[in-house]
Amino acid sequence: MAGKKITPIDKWHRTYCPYCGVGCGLKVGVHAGKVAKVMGDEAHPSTRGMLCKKPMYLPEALVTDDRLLYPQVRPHQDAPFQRASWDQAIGYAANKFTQIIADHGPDAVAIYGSGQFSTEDYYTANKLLKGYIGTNNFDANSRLCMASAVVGYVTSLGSDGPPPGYKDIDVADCFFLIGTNTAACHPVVFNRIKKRKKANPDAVIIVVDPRETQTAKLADIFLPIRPGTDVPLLNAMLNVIINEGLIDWEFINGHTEEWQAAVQSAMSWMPAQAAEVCGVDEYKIVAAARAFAKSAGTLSFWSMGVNQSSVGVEKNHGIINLHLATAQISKPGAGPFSLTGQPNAMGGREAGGLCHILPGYRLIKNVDHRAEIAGYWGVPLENINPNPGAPAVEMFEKVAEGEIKAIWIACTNPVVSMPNIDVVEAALRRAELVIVQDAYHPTDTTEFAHVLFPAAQWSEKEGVMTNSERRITYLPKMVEAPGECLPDWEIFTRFGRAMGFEDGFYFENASQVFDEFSWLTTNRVCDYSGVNYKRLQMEGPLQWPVPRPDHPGSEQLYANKRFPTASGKAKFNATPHTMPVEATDEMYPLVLNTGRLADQWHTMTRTGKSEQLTKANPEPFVEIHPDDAKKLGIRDGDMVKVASRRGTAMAEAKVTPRTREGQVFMPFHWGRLSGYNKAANNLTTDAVDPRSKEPELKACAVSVVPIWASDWLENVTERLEREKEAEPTA
Ligand SMILES: Nc1nc2c(c(=O)[nH]1)N[C@H]1C(S)=C(S)[C@@H](COP(=O)(O)OP(=O)(O)OC[C@H]3O[C@@H](n4cnc5c(=O)[nH]c(N)nc54)[C@H](O)[C@@H]3O)O[C@H]1N2
Ligand SMILES: Nc1nc2c(c(=O)[nH]1)N[C@H]1C(S)=C(S)[C@@H](COP(=O)(O)OP(=O)(O)OC[C@H]3O[C@@H](n4cnc5c(=O)[nH]c(N)nc54)[C@H](O)[C@@H]3O)O[C@H]1N2
Ligand code: SF4
Ligand SMILES: [Mo]
Repeated sequence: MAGKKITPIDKWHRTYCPYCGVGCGLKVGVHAGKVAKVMGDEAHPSTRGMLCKKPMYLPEALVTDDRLLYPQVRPHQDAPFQRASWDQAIGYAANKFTQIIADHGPDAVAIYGSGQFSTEDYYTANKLLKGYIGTNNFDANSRLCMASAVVGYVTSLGSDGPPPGYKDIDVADCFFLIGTNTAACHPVVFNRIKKRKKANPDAVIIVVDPRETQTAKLADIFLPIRPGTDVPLLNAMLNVIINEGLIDWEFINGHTEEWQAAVQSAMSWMPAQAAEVCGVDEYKIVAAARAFAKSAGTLSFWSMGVNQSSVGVEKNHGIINLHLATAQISKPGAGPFSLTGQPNAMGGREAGGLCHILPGYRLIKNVDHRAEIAGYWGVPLENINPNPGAPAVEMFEKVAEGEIKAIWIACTNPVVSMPNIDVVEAALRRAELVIVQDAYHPTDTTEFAHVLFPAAQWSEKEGVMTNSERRITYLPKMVEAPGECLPDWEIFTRFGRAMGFEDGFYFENASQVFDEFSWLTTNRVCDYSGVNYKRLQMEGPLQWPVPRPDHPGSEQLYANKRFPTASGKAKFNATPHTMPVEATDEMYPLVLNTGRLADQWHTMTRTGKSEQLTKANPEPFVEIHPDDAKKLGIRDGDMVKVASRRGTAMAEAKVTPRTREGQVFMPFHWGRLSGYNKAANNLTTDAVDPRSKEPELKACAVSVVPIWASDWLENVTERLEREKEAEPTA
């Protein structure tokens, strides 16, 4: 028999996947001090042994030649890095921070963090900035991801936090998947939906996505709407539901308020009119509305096609309005379930990891909340700035304008992932101090650092993360970190001490950080107070709220139909429609949609190292509809130049009807380091939703030209210019 190599394993550990927000439980085998094998963990209550491909290739991504192993410092961005000790590097950076704060005030410094932080990493970074330094300039890449859902939940249900859990999938009869390519991005949730459909073939699956994705293939009703037209669609669905008497009066009267706001928005969108604007069949809108309202349990799932929009909050409101109007909430198999992107985007929200919030879903703007946190932390109330800090896009703009002078980037790679990369690069060039804390070097972002802090990553540090269904999992340290890498929370802690805040940064281990955090969630919606490391290690993962040490955790939020608003009732919101998409014109006639590939994770610092994961799509591509391709003289496989009002990119054309006429699609995984023109975010707009400040990464106006034609056009333009210059002036 052809011998398949069997990896010897010294020890197995139970842990959690460091990739998407499904949050699968993993079993990890360690051999000779290295992670050798990754499997699904049948004992994990969220996923029972299921997993997808990506984490299986973690072993080869963890031990590489480009691991950042030691702290390094350089005086300016063109100088070579010098290796430094931790004390030297932290001392240098903390002195700079202190100096900048003395000269320009605390708002001149900022931290940009990540949904891939552990809860302890998030908590310490927030405490440092918001409690001790006195600025709320802590924001995270979750701003590019979950911010619109956070606002949507708070303004309709009274608090952040998805009410349902995965168990609801097994009893739901209608799935409303809007703006989510679940098959590629949350594959284990998708498989569970597929299983439910198999068990109950009458279950209706509705998919709303301008692109015919892998997810759309499972749909009974597929609504390939024009980009950005979700709000008319959602309003028209409510219109049908009202006109056909499918609303639930008892629920509306007993448990909600401001119904008229939703009615007004819905009544201005007849299905025929929405069909016209969305570019889909009217009968399908009607069918979707009926299925949504009539099923015994409807679960909505959504992600970036909804959130990453300049009307992202309206879209969230539109979805939640439908649930409230039909009482598809507060019962098994029903509810509005926003899928979190990153493994701990949930925990980050609970730890206060955005510039307008504090731990335990508290708000910066609420003086009682500030006072509670200041009290817990033992700092004067005045320490906590009453104004929210700068959200991601604004943060980099402020750095570019010189208002923020020091920026510390940890566990995220913004020079690839932020919209309109030019602004980010200009910002980092202008900053007096750029600290980058990553597991790898070089990355697109470490290229701009003055100070490099080497981070221990998944498997090399312990901590806690919370998945999309509010389930809290303990991640053990399984192997020693290479070189001098430290856990992120420990770097923030040491930095706090170096700035003179020894009292607040007494932490000797991650467990102490977690205990401090969980204590101050007492009596909050996201109550973790019955959880500690020991309990998670003994009993396994738990779903918050867990208000007591003997509390078993909670499958559904608001099961008693009481919502955490002043009146105890959920709120309808008006959903006026404005066309979000940057206007197309003769120069830029197509709409660019960006997103993900099933086998790659974001900026590819880990998945990009695996041959297995990279072989399907080794290079970036642009999907374009056959009719558009024909008009533009583009054949399948041609190299094309994509240009927007901000920049250009180049990629291979994939001619396919999966992307509709008038639109093109590009994955955003590649950065300039892998080739200047490979970056989709050379093109994207930094327009944001006015309430959530989440950027519109899903739509901007572009042109697409074959490279031969673009060269030819440039040559012609150049020749005409030369001829003009040569013309004798009168
Ligand atoms: N394989 C893989 N999985 C991942 C990740 C990864 O990098 N790779 N990242 C994780 C993270 S952080 C996140 S946030 C999630 C993201 O998960 P998803 O949101 O599922 O992924 P995206 O590809 O960004 O976009 C989802 C869909 O939105 C559609 N869309 C675009 N514009 C519109 C619109 O106007 N309306 C509607 N209704 N839909 C629209 C796109 O066509 C796309 O199919 O994935 C997580 N999982
Ligand atoms: N055009 C376009 N752009 C997008 C999106 C889109 O759909 N379209 N989606 C947006 C969304 S939703 C997201 S979430 C972002 C994601 O974008 P990023 O957060 O920039 O992407 P990652 O590659 O996940 O970056 C994580 C970084 O942290 C490092 N790292 C890994 N583990 C650790 C650790 O334990 N500690 C530290 N300190 N570092 C570590 C990795 O090496 C990597 O450099 O992209 C956004 N950008
Ligand atoms: S579905 Fe998400 S959490 Fe589960 S194994 Fe795949 S990437 Fe990891
Ligand atoms: Mo995300």
